Amino acid sequence: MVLNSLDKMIQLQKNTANIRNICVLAHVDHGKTTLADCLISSNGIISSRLAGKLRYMDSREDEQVRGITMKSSAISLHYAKGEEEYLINLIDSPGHVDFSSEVSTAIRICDGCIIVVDAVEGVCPQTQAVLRQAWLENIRPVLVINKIDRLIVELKFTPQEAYSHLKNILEQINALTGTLFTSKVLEERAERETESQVNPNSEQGEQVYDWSTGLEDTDDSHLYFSPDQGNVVFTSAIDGWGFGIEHFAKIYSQKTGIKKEVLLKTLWGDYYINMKAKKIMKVDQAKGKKPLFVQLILENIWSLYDAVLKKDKEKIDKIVTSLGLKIGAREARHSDPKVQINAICSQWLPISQAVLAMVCQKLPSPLDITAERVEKLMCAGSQTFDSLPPETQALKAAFMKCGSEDTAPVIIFVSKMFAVDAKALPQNKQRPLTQEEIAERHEHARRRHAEKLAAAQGQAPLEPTQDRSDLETSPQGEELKGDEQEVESETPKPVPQEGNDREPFIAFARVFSGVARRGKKIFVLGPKYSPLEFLQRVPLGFSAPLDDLPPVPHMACCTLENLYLLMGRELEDLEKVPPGNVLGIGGLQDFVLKSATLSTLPSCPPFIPLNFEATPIVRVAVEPKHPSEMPQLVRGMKLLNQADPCVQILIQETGEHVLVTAGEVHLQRCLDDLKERFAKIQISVSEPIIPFRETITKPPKVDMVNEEIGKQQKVAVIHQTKEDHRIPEGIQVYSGGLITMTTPNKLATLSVRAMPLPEEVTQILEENSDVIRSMEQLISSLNEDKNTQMIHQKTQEKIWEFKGKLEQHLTGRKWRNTVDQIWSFGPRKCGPNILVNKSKDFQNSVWTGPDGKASKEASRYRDLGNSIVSGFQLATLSGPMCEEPLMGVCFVLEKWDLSKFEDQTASDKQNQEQSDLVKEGQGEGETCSGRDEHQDLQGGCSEPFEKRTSQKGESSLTDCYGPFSGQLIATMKEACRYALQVKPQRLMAAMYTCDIMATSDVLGRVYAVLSKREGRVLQEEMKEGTDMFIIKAVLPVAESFGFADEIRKRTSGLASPQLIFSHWEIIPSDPFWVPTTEEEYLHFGEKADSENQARKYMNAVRKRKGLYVEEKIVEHAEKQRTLSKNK
Ligand SMILES: Nc1nc2c(ncn2[C@@H]2O[C@H](COP(=O)(O)OP(=O)(O)OP(=O)(O)O)[C@@H](O)[C@H]2O)c(=O)[nH]1
Ligand SMILES: [Mg+2]
Repeated sequence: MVLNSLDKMIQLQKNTANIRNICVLAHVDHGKTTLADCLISSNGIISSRLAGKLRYMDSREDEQVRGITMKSSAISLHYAKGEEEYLINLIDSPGHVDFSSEVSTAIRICDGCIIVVDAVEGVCPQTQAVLRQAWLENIRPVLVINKIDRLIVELKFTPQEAYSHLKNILEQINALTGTLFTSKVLEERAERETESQVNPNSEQGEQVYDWSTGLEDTDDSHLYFSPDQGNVVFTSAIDGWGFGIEHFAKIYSQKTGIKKEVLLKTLWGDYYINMKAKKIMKVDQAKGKKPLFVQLILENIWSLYDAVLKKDKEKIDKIVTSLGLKIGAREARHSDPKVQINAICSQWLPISQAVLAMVCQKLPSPLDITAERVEKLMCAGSQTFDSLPPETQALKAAFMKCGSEDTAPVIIFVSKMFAVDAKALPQNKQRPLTQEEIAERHEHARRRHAEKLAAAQGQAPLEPTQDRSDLETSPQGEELKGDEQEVESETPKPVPQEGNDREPFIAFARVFSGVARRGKKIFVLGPKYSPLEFLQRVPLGFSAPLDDLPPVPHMACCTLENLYLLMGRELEDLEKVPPGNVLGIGGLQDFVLKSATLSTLPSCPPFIPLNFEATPIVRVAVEPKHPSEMPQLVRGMKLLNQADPCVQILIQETGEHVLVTAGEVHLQRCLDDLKERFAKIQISVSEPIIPFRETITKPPKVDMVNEEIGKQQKVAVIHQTKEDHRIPEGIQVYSGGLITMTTPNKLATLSVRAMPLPEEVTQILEENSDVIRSMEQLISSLNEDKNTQMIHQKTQEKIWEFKGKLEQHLTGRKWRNTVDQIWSFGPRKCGPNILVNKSKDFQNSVWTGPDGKASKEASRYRDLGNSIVSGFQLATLSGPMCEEPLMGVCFVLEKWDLSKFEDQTASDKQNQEQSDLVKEGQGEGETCSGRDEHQDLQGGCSEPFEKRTSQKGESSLTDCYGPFSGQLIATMKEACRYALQVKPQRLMAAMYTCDIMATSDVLGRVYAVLSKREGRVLQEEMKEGTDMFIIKAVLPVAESFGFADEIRKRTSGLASPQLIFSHWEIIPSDPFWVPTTEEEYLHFGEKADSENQARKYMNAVRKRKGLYVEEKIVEHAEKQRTLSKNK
């Protein structure tokens, strides 16, 4: 147990087969960091007494204060088992849902993970989430059931009860694994099926599938957690003990003579031992017998706890001697039973031994990387491995080999960038002086002393120049000299001055192939880099120096400056890092924003993007307290963006600087970082900006007092101007809310109707935004006549699948042919709203792309059509209620009358032509499409002369209103807005789901807080064997600020909720509602705004945006009191 030297680590890094890259994953507070402490203390980095108290991996101050981890950090540990020595690169990850992006960054560079589960709380929402993430990344998990001591001390279970409880937890987690596995097998089967449909010849003989084939054929036994498989360990990290059943199997096989293999199979499960016959039997043969796990393992632990807690000194001594342990006098005398338990148990059942042995045995080394994982990592987007260029496909072998020879290509993945204190960098740390340096300094000081003496005695200096320079630098002479030496020996290092005012960033990375060496030139490939594009641009066998490469998008070239061994809070300098290791890389901050792939070969594809579970939703606007400090803020925000995998930084159209974070805790951390680290200025922060969506619904059937609408007598209310003031005069509204508007120059008329989309359709649109985006890219590349982007089979299939789903839900007379006529999605061309083109003149849809080249009409309309689409995009980006984006709205362009415009362009052209003829005698129009011109000309010629002259007047009208396309955009936008306003408009609120675990005595208070904040309980369940309830609820984001704190306070810290963004939900109340019937009037009073939550939200947003808010501050001042009494 000695602190391992750096040399030892460097040596271990070379033995790839004995490297384990693992991360610790769990729900918040299940004990990851405490477990990490125990493992770290086994390497002597921290003392075993402090293990569990120090939380070494939580190096930030706020992590220590709040008691939660906020970032993932790595440490390298050494573990020896028999002859074999292992290097374990351990990454501790946060469990709080706000930081789940940090989990993704950790998982990507690991081969295996330890899933920690609290024995009392069992499987929690984040446990599920991390298990799913581990599956998605194809890394293998092992299980640690932690906090067993709580079963003894808090829940006071008997060993038998504890056994059933643990069995239960295992069942739960295995059920989860089962679901993940089944869905994966089914998915693969579906994939195979489509493949065989595509090439029916490829898989002859395997054509007939029965639905369960995949499931039954696949061996899944190794996937499940079971103590007899050796992939489960039971621990109490706080008390420093842990065991797998192998430990006890060894002991009892020596004691009883039963074979170890038999014990390994029976120690867990319903088996009991017949001591007389020395036989192991199934429990149900003889009732009342205790399972082996209870009898041989749990009872021993329970009796030890019992003895220590009861301070039964005699019994403790007996146990200690029987176990052959030696307890220090200090611990033995200690009054705190915890200390005694820790001292005994950590010797008896050392936790690090149990956990690390399992890790080395059960988790794969970097050499065991599966072909499946490699292919997945290499195929970003909707690409398949087969569609990659052959040079790229060839790299798969390099991944699998993980070779360290010089010829092996270097492939490194950077999963995040993190900022460190400049002082923590090894090159800035004072290193111990060597003997020679000490001697040299000695000599130097002696000489100076002698010179000083000489000067004091008035002697002239012998060598004036040399002396002066010495005198000038005398206060820092020694340091300067040291610096000079360093700069000389390592020229590529940044100038120290620069290092001081820049926050150094380190890349958190892993070498997948080849050896990373300091000073090596390497390509930095951004997430959008395409090896295909490179190979097309650069001739094969390109051998010029890297600097001479022609510029390729999303690719840069840099030098690996500093390589570090990550040791938790410390960094150690490395010259080179062999493949399969986790490392830190300095000097990449100008090249890498958040993540990147580094490779010596340009044929390397970028790795697939990290899979983030959390959606950033909480936004605030920030500004410096002193306006002059704006540049610092901007710079700080840039750095923050780089340092956090999931934060988003926006500058809104209003000029506001906005931070978008995953939740309240994340927000607080980002603000702290900004203030204290990156911007180092005082900032003021707005109230959280709560996002809303605007939508429309079907007209309600009953009014606010549950009376059928239309049956009551309407009363005249003075401020009842509901519909009138929103639609100005001159706009025609036809039945069904069809709005017809003409452009200001009167040349085009548009008829638009808005309809609410069915909920399922909105959901499909949201889920398929990737597909929509790739359709959009495809169309735009076709538009530009670029055929470089070949449409891949798989993409095409996805598009058809998406279309099929839409068709399935858009049925009925109202939606007939709608799907085929979808023209665009919005906002930003991929949002959850659609534009449908029902106009007869011009057919264009997202499915066919622009086939305008074939039809004359289409090309005439195409450019103007773009204006219509832009108008739709603008309308969906900000709705009429409070300028928030729309959701779930379908705009139907019923008619699009351009006849006047056509007439006019034709006559204009003819005029132009005539004048050209007169002037030059050669009439060459400047329009781009000759065919159009021809067509228009013909039309123009047949026009009667009078009409042409009358149109002339209008053409000057066009000019006074600006370009026609602009008018179309504005008219379309306005028409969409009015079309919305004639329908019942509603706000949609962002909703969180939360799981709250609470004991029965605080349940009432939890409900009170939930209902006060408009939350809704979906489910309430009692956790088996405990008095804990699990409540699943939804809560509007708008009401969530301070929710976690309030719950914690009201329940004295017994309940702590986790909020995860889940969906958008329509707020049922109408923000524009005013009482219109007598009964409503009686019920709600005249003002009737006290209950209207939607109006409150709407007005708050309008106020924030500086929009007009219709509010009466005081009306009928003398009546105010009576009014409030009525309510
Ligand atoms: N009783 C008991 N408490 C434990 C045990 N392990 C950890 N704890 C306590 O559980 C709390 C949370 O422990 P951490 O190690 O910080 O949990 P974590 O999983 O790292 O939490 P996050 O990183 O915030 O997700 C601390 O108060 C620990 O003292 C254990 O084995 N038994
Ligand atoms: Mg932690």
